[in-house]
Amino acid sequence: MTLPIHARFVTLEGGEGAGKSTVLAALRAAFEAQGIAAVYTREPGGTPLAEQIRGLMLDTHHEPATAETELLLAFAARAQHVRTTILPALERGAWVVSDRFTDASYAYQGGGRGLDADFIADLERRVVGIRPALTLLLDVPVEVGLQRMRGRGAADRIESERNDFFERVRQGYRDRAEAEAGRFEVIDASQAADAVAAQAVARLRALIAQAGR
Ligand code: Z5A
Repeated sequence: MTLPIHARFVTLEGGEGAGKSTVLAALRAAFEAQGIAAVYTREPGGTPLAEQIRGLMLDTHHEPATAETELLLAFAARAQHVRTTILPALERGAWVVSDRFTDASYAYQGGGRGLDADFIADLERRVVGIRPALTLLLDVPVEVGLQRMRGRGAADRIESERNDFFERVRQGYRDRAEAEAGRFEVIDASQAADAVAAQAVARLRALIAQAGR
């Protein structure tokens, strides 16, 4: 499926404890060092309504969402996020960096929960309609990522899943990266944090050089 690619749209993906927050800070510093305006956002979330939907998705206190509900909540949040945050920013010439985007639905609800990838692709086409120019995938063995997350406080509903769920999520991401090798930069996130960040920033700089500031 070919969807329009936005040259200034970058996404960050990875499993539990991959180190997205750390890399995000390095990307922000790289943009700021070049004086480039960028919007930093996240999924699920990125708008007040989408943040409320995030709360529903990750809530551990009420009735658990079914896989289909989880998927549709992710896309409901994304529909709002794309139209009210991402597209307006891109249209005014800003760069956009999103901590997770549609690939997360393929990995978590497709790979992890076993939902049909064609169904997800249909939602992507109808509800989202855009893809990033660059997706940085922080790939880390499940056990290493989970070890990093231990001791970080109460787990949300998805964080409370079992290891085999996270193995399927990881594989889901790797399959996406293999199928769209031109868009993905897969980074070995078991390296030291500064090495991971340096690789991410180098790839971002190459994209900036290609897309123009
Ligand atoms: N979700 C979904 O199911 N479907 C969808 O469509 C979407 C999302 C969009 C929330 O995402 C949940 O939503 C997520 C997927 C689901 N499920 N879960 N679980 P999130 O991105 O907000 O939550 P998260 O995945 O739990 O991200 P996080 O907590 O922000 O983790 P992180 O950013 O990857 O990790 P970090 O905070 O940067 O690092 C974790 C720790 O590791 C921290 O102590 C660091 O200091 C340490 N760290 C980081 N890098 C390193 C290295 N390289 N070495 C050693 N230690 C490190």
